[in-house]
Amino acid sequence: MGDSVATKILKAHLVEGELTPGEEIALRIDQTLTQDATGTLAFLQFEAMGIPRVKTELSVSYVDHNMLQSDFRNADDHMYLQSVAAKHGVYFSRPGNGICHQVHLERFGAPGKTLLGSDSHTPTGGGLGMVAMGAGGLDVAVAMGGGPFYTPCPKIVGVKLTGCLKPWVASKDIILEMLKRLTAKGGFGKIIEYYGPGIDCLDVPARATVCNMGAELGATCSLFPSDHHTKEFLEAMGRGECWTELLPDADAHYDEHIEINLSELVPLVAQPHNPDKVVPVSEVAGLKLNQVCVGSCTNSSYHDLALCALVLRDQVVAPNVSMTLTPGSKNVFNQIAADGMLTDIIAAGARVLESACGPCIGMGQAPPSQGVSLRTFNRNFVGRSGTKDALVYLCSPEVAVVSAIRGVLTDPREFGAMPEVKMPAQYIVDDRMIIPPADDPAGVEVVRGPNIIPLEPLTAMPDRLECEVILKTEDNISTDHIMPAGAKVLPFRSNIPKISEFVYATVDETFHDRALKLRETGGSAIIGGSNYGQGSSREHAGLAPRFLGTKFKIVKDFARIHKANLINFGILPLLFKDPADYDKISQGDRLVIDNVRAQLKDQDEITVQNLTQGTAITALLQLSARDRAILLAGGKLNYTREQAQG
Ligand code: MIC
Ligand code: SF4
Repeated sequence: MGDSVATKILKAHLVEGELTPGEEIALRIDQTLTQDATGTLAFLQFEAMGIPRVKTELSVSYVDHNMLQSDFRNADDHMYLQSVAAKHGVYFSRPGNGICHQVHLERFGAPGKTLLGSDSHTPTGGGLGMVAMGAGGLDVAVAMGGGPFYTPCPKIVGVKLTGCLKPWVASKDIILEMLKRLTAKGGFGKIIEYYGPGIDCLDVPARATVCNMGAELGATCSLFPSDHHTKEFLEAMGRGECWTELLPDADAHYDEHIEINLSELVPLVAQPHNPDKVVPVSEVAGLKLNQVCVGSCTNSSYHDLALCALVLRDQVVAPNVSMTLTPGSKNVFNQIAADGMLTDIIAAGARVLESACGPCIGMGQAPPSQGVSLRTFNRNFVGRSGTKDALVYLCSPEVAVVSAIRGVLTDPREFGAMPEVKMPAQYIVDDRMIIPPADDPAGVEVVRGPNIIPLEPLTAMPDRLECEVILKTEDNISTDHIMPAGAKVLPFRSNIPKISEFVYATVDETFHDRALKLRETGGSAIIGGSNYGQGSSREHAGLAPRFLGTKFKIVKDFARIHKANLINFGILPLLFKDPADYDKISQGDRLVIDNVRAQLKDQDEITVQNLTQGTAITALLQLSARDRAILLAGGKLNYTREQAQG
């Protein structure tokens, strides 16, 4: 049996373990990326490791999330990131240069490489044939220091694409179709690899859209082969020398198989409040809209914006709609300005935003009360837009732009002939907003504003845990529920005591105060359902609850990155052995786990007594030997320190 592209890359980067699905492997990481919302913590942790210069082939620090500077905090963090990057051998992409994933694809990604990013949409790089994975900031800090990335070995799913997309059907519809078929946890423990004749109708930005939103499947990453499209894209970016061909063997082995006939796809939309609630646009057409947003790391390439410009030409956005458009990078912005597209966009009344995450992470442009917002983004969790009762729908730029003109959700196939976007043979490339690391690191002083609060040391795992269930949640809890983002909260990403005030705030406003009280009496436990911790890679969703005294969580199943983050910060991630036991625990129950340390060393099951109900349940410890050692030490920083001291 031959190898898939993913297997070839994994084999070339394997430093520990065997490629057996589910077993822990360690991978050498060639490139890392960080962004400002996760990067401050990642760099504070990198500094704590005492390594003078990054040991990767390439590390880039982006500023794209915390762009609203309503006080000194975000601006201070940007200065910290710029100076710490210069000192430690990291490239710095300045605010205004664009969204990390779009810029990385354009300027740094290369076929066959591994990329680890402190952002869950790092898999966007799979559009170039990379194994590009999201992780918590601490894992990325370790990779910057030259350490491998430990993760359960994924299965490889082969998705064979046949046929070709019809007019007005977009690559976004491929990934929405995948979400419809597999659901938001369908990608757990899997790499999704696309192949087959259908990939030939997809250029690199279209492939990147598909890989980007593989994060919403919970997949470890997604990728395409590196072929003539990859070569053309890299050449058009002036980086032809980075291209290598990377194809699956003719008899490549895939652990699972899926087939999608692109000719049969129709325009799709994900309904509130999860990216997998996908239906054909025609089923919900006519829905009155208040807002339409084009952009985010999923759909902000030149093609996406140029298509919108061509559709908007001589039109005006419907009076009931506020439309925003975000170019994913400064280079895309330049390009649409140079070829006149920007004029059409402005003339149509669309609100052009700076190249950044913006409304996708609630940094402005919150919809009105109970407003309906149609977005080309990747997430529509409750409250993420900044308006708790808003209804957010996710779609392609094709659906978005036509709907913006009509004022109601519209199947674009009704709109007439689709304009053809002429892709530039050579993109405008200007890297002056990317600052290379300093030649004289000793001469660089790291700037630290008052918002940067040093991390408190964490204590080792105790031998007995007695905690009250502070919260019992449903399925599909996202890290946006656990640790909200948005303009009000994001400025505190480098201040754990302050940001912890917002933990679970959109679910239960009393969480923070109750947690602080419980912290004095043994701490708290959280009960969750399936797909717990989906979404963002933000490690604050592990660290801030830990700061508030959360000691363990028992859920039906965890999303990969969140589970890793809990381990990194010493919160015990437990699984119900029998999912029906979920019903046997209520909020307010007192739970006890005895002999935690001994059991955590090598047992696969652990008994949790419920003092309130007078019952006991069995929970599973699905952990590698390394995970166990990290938890016993009270988190990864303690563990790394202990290892270093021998
Ligand atoms: C997101 O889309 O939720 C974010 C904001 O990009 C996060 C990172 C963060 O919370 O800073 C992600 O996807 O990992
Ligand atoms: Fe930024 Fe949104 Fe992409 Fe996250 S999903 S990186 S917030 S654009």
